[in-house]
Amino acid sequence: MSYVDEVYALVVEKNPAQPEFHQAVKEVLESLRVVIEAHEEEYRRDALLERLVTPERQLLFRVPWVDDKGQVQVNNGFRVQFNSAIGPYKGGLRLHPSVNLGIIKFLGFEQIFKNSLTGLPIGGGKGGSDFDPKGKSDREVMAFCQSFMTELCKYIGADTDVPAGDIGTGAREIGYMFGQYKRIRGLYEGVLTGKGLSYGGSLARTEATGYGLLYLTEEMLKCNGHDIKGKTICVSGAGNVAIYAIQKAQQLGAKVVTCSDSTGWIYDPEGIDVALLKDIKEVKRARLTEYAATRKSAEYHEGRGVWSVKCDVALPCATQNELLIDDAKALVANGCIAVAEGANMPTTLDATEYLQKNGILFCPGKASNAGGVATSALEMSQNSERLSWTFEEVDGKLKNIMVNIFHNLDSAAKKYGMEGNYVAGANIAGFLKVADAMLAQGVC
Ligand code: NDP
Ligand code: 2IT
Repeated sequence: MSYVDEVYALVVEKNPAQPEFHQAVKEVLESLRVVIEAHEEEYRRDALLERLVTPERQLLFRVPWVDDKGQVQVNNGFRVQFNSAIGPYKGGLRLHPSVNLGIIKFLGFEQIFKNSLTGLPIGGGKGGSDFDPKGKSDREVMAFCQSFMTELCKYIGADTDVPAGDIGTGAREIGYMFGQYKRIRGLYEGVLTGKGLSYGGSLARTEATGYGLLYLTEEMLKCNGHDIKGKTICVSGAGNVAIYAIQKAQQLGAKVVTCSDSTGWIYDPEGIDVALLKDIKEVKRARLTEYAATRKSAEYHEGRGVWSVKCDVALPCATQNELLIDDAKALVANGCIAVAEGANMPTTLDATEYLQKNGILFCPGKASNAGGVATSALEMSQNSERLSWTFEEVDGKLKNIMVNIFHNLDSAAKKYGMEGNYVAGANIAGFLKVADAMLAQGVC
């Protein structure tokens, strides 16, 4: 058996019932096959792949908190510190009832390569809890966040591990966690990113993942002879990534006709009204039914269905495994030319393969959504120098980073004989830097 197949079999055996983690590892190892085979003896001796797929540290902890009725609730807390070869662990905290160790491990594993692709000195980590912020009062969210940080604060720090937002974790949650960290550790430091602007946050971090997704998509289209201007785009999700992806797409002259949440989706042929969407999702924390109730041009549909709408470009920005094989077939049949992932691993492996085989430009999330974590690293730099940069400065750096990422993965794919395969390009380019650092640092 080849080294790659052996290590994949080992991952499945040693990490039972973690299908998302298996999926993420499979995609990466498959793309690395040519690189690994060229260095098989050295990598085997150093157990490089076994080390790469094994987290350096996994923290699992109890999170007790009191709800508004005086009842004690208990959630599971997670932080997986996956790989620190190129910098302190960096990655978000997901708060969603579906969170389990396998999901956090898949996200942490993806983060290693994503963070490497940014070109900035950040290692890979991820955390979160099965706590559901939906329907909770601000006081309940604060009680949860304080309890979560009471335990987590023992293991993180500005030069050790720097968490941030992800699904269910936005500015409100980061604020409560930052306050608790400062209170217990007595340190005012950049231990979290995505902070509010009044206490060390960076301008453009809120917008960064969605804006970055569009900067990369624009470059990918341009390098393949297309102009984003005038394109029809379908977006899924209606959270942080989706909202700012829609906003930037519109600024670049495209028309976005869909968005979705976990209960249904909107088709708005006149183009999504971002101000209305922001008010519903960021201020009122309400459902998309409110969007259709307010806007005459919009249709609301229950369930899923965004990918059945005819578009030139598809941007999945909700969650993992939300673009399935039948969706890929519908996109191809409708003449879609490009898919770029805003979410982490939103496209299943068979759907990805189908899109690529049918000539669709496909950019994986670890490259196309890297603008969020890249801007988090810029927030860390600003915190270290105790200065804040202007919106234009941060946004300009973000755009450069995204354009560079696209060219790096494009070149890596060409160099290894897989021109146009941006999945392989991203995995190879991300891996090479981490592998080099791991080998240089000896057995650790
Ligand atoms: P938010 O919590 O702001 O929004 C998530 C959106 O996706 C909501 O519209 C939510 O609907 C929907 N959603 C979440 N889970 C499900 C589900 N199981 N089924 C259907 N819809 C779902 O999160 P973000 O926008 O921050 O994150 C979206 C994706 O982008 C995630 O994959 C995340 O890991 C990734 N990402 C985020 C970055 C960031 O900086 N925030 C950076 C890079 C990647 P509802 O409100 O109904 O739950
Ligand atoms: O998936 C991701 O890259 C994020 N949720 C952002 C991580 C970060 O540290 O900003």
